[in-house]
Amino acid sequence: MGDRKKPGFGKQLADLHRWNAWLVVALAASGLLLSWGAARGWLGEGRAWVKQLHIYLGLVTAILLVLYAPLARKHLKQLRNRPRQRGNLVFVFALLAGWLLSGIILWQFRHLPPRWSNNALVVHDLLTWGGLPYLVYHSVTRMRWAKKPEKRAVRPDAAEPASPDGTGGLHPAASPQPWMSRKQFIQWSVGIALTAAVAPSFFRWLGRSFVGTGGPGGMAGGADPNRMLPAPEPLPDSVRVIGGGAQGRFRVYTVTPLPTFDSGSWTFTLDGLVDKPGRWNWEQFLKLERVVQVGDFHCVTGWSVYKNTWEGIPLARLLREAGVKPEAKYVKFYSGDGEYTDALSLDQANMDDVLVAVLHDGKPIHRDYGGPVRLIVPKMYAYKSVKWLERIELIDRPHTGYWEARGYDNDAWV
Ligand SMILES: Nc1nc2c(c(=O)[nH]1)N[C@H]1C(S)=C(S)[C@@H](COP(=O)(O)O)O[C@H]1N2
Ligand SMILES: [Mo]
Repeated sequence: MGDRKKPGFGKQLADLHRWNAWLVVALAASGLLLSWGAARGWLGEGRAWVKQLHIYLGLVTAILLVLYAPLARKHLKQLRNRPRQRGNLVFVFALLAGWLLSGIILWQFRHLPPRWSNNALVVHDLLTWGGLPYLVYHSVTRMRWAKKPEKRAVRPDAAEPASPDGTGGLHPAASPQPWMSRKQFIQWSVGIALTAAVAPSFFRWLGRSFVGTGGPGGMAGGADPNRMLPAPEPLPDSVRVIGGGAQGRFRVYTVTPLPTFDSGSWTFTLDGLVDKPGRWNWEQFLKLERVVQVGDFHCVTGWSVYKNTWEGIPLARLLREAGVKPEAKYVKFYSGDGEYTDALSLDQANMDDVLVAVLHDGKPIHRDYGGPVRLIVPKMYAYKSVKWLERIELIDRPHTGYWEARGYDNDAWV
């Protein structure tokens, strides 16, 4: 008797389907917003919120999957004579499970080795490239207008009343079987339109992620818009890329339009609480002695680039030569984009692998990746590695960096 309150099997499935559909829409919107480079700047603090929302919504899919699990057997049985619907079901299920698992790894990346989150991000992206267009196709081709007119709910005022045999409709009864049904036509058009819309960017992503179109070095990008002359002469170790060349790919991040620099106007400044403030033009800056080191680069959003050969000036040496005053407690870094800053404590800044980098894998750092000069802090997440570094200031109180002010953890240790 208690059974009577339970909704029927069909209703349960329909409810789950509806909830799942809305959830995926919200996840797609928030996920695309997070991965959209141009939104990094104007999203600002909102980014941390969108990320939290995306994670929570993602976890709700786990609940739906758990609720669906006991219904799955019966549902599959019901579809035993409909292989396409069965295929759809299995595909969507695998998709959700894949998104969920890779998402959990990305969410908990701090407790896992960087290789995990790196692979999880590729999986998460790949599922999105394949899954999202499929789901759009799935929903568009099943919408009401895509159904045969006679299968739509009959409305009393319909101009073209349902007429399964064609005799009651406006079309002549004798019309021959068209070479393509209405349904097929819609499916093909939607499929082709989606493929055409998605394929170009998908192949670009594929190239960057797996083929490494950027050559050794992992940095893709055409001619460098920066005009820095003369080009820095790489040291022998840099040319040999002692790590064998970078593995992985950098995602180009910026919070402003990409700036460009010219050796005619570019300067590098070290000032604040030091005995000997300094300012170098490009030619003078290139005369500073450089070292070569190999290191991994980890972004807090889950991707890494391994075995980068960086050539540059150790920050510790610059600080020593400038004579840091006893009052100085922190080192603040300014980007030439006019917006981005970050800071390290004096102890952190004096770690021997913190580098003011000028070359990557034996080549000048491309503008897109922070050239002509960027900071490299290998032991910390890359939001500390300020791109287009132009000024270093010694200060006596903490400074909250760009992303730290927008929700990133002040503790950036990898
Ligand atoms: N000026 C500036 N520096 C920056 C950023 C930025 O947006 N602007 N992004 C940071 C973050 S979060 C990362 S992961 C790396 C990305 O470096 P890339 O764009 O060379 O891949 O740069 C860091 N330094
Ligand atoms: Mo990052």
